[in-house]
Order: sequence, then structure tokens, then C-alpha cells
Amino acid sequence: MKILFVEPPKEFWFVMGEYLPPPLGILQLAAFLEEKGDDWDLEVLDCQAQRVGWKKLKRRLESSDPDLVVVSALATCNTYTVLRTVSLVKMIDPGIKTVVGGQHFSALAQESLEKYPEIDFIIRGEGEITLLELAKSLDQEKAYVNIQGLSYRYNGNVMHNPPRPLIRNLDNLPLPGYHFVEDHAHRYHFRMMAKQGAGYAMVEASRGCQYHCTFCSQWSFWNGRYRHKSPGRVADEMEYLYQEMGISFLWLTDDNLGLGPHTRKICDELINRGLSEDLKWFVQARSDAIIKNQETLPKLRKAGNYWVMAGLEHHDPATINSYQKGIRTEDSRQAMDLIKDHDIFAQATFITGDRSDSHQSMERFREFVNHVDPDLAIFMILTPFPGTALYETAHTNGWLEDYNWSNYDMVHAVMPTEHLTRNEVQEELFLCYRDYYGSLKRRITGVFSKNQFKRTTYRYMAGQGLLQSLRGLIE
Ligand code: B12
Ligand code: SF4
Repeated sequence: MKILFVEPPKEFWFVMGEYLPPPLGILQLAAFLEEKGDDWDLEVLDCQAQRVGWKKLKRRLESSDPDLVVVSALATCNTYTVLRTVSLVKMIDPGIKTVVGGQHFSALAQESLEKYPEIDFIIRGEGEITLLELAKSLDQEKAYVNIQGLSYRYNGNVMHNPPRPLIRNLDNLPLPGYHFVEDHAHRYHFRMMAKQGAGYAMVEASRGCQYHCTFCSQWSFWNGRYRHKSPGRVADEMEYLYQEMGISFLWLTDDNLGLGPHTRKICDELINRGLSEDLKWFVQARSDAIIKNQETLPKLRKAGNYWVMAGLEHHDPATINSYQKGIRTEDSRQAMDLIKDHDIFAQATFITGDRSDSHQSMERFREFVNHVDPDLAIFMILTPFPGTALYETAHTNGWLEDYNWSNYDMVHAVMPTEHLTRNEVQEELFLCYRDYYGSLKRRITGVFSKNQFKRTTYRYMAGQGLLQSLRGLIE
């Protein structure tokens, strides 16, 4: 059986500059099938890295002649690129089976199978074992009824098999299949963040999160559970990427790895293996974790961590509480200062366009961000992703004015607030960037900063048309 994994052509997220990421989700799935499956012919087609546009994709699908096509989505905003890919597959040969998965399709499995006949199967939740069992069933022409986590059509009805329990020990997963994309691995890059030639790869040290923020689809996707790989295993992955693939800029995909004893052990592994001088890596952390575990910061830096990003979200404690985020706005400044004090680049993300936001509150929001003063502030618009509590509320209350999934990228406003129209929300986003990066003092400090990442980022941003792109979104 021939299984083709496709990362479709997609637009990049211009807010973080130009980048080309490896498609970790499907690399992980392909590696799992390679290790546990039968002797199947597996191929990964990364349209971005292989410079395959829509026309060429049709030819590649024809020449690949697969039996099963597995398409990667990543985020809700990529829904249509996935659908276009599976439509192409069906145009070429309706007998080829198509399977999609990830957060968006897991949350909207019923609706998606009803609406899009070009999708044969949806894998809900964790992908590895369900995909393996599906491939075996297809190969051996067996029924799917016992495959947990699978949704499909049967006799004109949409069927949802019971959910699949999570893998107990993530160390049992094979190393992600970066070898499937070895020929073009040198093309992966993140221009704003990494030096030329450093490459760009992702390492997944954990899955899920213990918190339950109302706007986040991450925790519900992983059933509110948090599992992590062992420190040795995480270091193995990082070592492999550096030694075998020559990639030295690594992005930890973890939304909430925490900075406690577990992270310190990862750092120790990297230091003891002599990797800390060569690697540069990025991680996300909560502001409360940064403050609570501040003794980790020197070790983090010593182990090659140069970049920490924290979701600080909003200036108003009531809004933070309504999101169930569990952080305190008064910690935001201290968390950023602590990171900077350890010569680590401090990035923060903020969410605009809360239902309670008005022009006045957005003024206070901008004052707050100026006070918190992260090295890099990324502003996003509150977006109800399917699978979140926020989506349920917004959908039920009729707040959503736009159901075009391409716009669910946290840059386009898809709903108004109680005081602002959708277009005014869009305008406020533009003002946030203009206000923050318009400051001459901030730009000069950035361009001449002692911190190498800050210098590179500000110099890079100076040449980008971010503000023009954002202004273009205002009607
Ligand atoms: C790295 C990353 C990025 C990178 C790019 C990565 C890439 N490959 O393109 C950058 C920084 C550029 C980025 C940008 C964006 N991202 Co992002 N990103 C991530 C992050 C941190 C890691 C993704 C990853 O590789 N995970 C590890 C892999 C192994 O897990 P996985 O992809 O979930 O795959 C597993 C399952 O989901 C499933 N599966 C997934 N796909 C499929 C497909 C099939 C067929 C099957 C069977 C199974 C399956 O099987 C896999 C193994 O079990 C995730 C959060 C996270 N921890 O996952 C957010 C995340 C995916 N991003 C998110 C968002 C919102 C975005 C942006 C819209 C903006 C933003 N605010 O960041 C843009 C969109 C860019 C675009 N157009 O694609 C959200 C998505 C929410 C949603 N429902 O849409 C997430 C979940 C973060 C969050 N906490 O909310 N992102
Ligand atoms: S926003 Fe962060 S802390 Fe909140 S549930 Fe999502 S991953 Fe966890």
C-alpha cells in the first residue's frame, strides 16, 4: 500500500516575518507508521519546501499514485487548503482514500463529513495509533467499526467511533521522521528568529496543558491531560536534529512546558552532552511559571535557550479571569524583566478584541503593553476556534460575523465586541502595532540592543511591511 502525507501549499503567517517550518505533525505520523506498520511505501510531500504549487500538486499526486492520502492542517485557518488538496485527490481518482485530522477537523468532525464528500475519514485527537489501525484496515479490507478515534460515513450516515485513549508514554513514539524530508531540510528557516544557515526544526517535548483557558483549543484537543517526554528523550531529539540534520535553531512546540524541575533536567542533559554552545532554542512559558521558577532562568540560558514567549493576553484582570487563564496582570512586567535580566529575548503575546473592549479600554491596553515592555510584542485578535468554550459561546450567541475559516488566524477580526464593530477591532489591532513599534526610542534600542536576537529581530522588522499589511485589512 502506498501512503502519501501532504503538507499543502499555504500562506505563511506574515506577523512573524517570513519562515518555512517543517510539517512536524505528519513527520511524526509517518515515522510511527514506518516503525509500527507493515511494509508500506511511505512518502511525505511538503509543498512549501518542495516548491509545489496547486498545479504541480495535481501532477505530483498523479505520479505518486497513492492508495491513501494523509493531509496536514495545523490550524483552523488552513482548512480550505486541506479541502482543496483532498478535492484534487478525488478528481484524480475517487478510489484514493483521504484522511484529515488535527484540532479543527477533530472539533468539527460531524459538520465536515456532512459538508465535504471529498473527506473519507477524520481522525479525532491523537493521530498515531488511529492512523496505523486505519491503514491496516484499508490494507486488509477490514471494517473500521473498532477503530477508536475515527469518524467516517457509512450508508449515508456520519459515524463517530468512541474516542481513543491517549498514548501513555510519549517516549515510546519514534523520533519524528525528519529523514522523510532530508533532501530539502536545509530550506527550513525562520528569518526573523534564526541566523542564516541555522535551519529551523521543531521538537515536541510534551502534549497538552493542565490549564483550561476558554479561548484555547489545545487543552481540549488533548483531553485536558498533560504528558511529557523524559528529559533524555527530549535531548535525544535535539541532538539528532543537530548532529544528523545540521539544524541548530529549535522551537519547542510545547504550549506549557513549565520551567520547573523537568525543564531543569532537560537543560542539564543539553549541558552535559555539550550541546548548549551549538544549539539555540525557543520555548513558551506562563508568566506565573517564570516568576515561580526564576532560579531556572540562568540554567535555561546556559543550556542554549535564547528566546521565551509568554501569553500575557490582556491588561484587565476581569478579562483574564473570564478566560480562566489563571495569571495575574501585575506579574506581567516582572516576568518580562526576569527574562531580559538573563539575556533571554522576551516575547509576549496579547489578545485584543475581547467582548468587553472599547476604544477607551484599548487605550489602557496599549499603555499596559508599553509598561510591560517586552522585547517583542505580538498582538492578536480574540478568535473563537472550533473546539473551544469561546467558540461555543460565540456561535450560540450569534456573535460570529464571519465563518470563513481562512480568517481564523488571529489577525482578521471575525466578531465585533460589545462596543466596537468588527472593522474597529481590526483598526485597533493596527493601532497596537503602530503604537508599540512606532516609538523611535524602542526602535533605536532594539536595533542597537546588546541581545543578539533583539538586534536581529528589530533590524529584520524594520525592513518588513507589517504595518502596511495590517492597514490593508481595515475596510
Ligand atoms: C509551531 C507552531 C506554529 C509555527 C508553524 C508550524 C507549522 N508547521 O506550520 C508558527 C509559529 C509559524 C505558527 C503559526 C500559527 N499558529 Co501555530 N502552533 C505551533 C505549535 C506550537 C506546534 C505545532 C506542532 O508541530 N505540534 C506538534 C505536532 C506533532 O502535533 P500536531 O500538529 O497537533 O499533530 C498531532 C495531532 O494533532 C494529529 N494530527 C495533526 N494533523 C493531523 C492530520 C491527520 C491527517 C491526522 C490523521 C492527524 C493529525 O496527529 C499528530 C500526532 O498526534 C502549535 C501548538 C502545539 N503545541 O501543537 C500551535 C498551534 C497549532 N498554532 C495555532 C495558531 C492559532 C497559529 C496561527 C493561526 C497564529 C498564531 N497565533 O500562532 C498561525 C497559523 C500559521 C499557518 N498559516 O499555518 C493554534 C491552532 C488553533 C486552531 N485551532 O486553529 C495552536 C494549536 C496553538 C494554540 N495553543 O492555540 N504555529
Ligand atoms: S492558553 Fe496556554 S495555558 Fe491556557 S490552556 Fe492554552 S496552552 Fe494552556
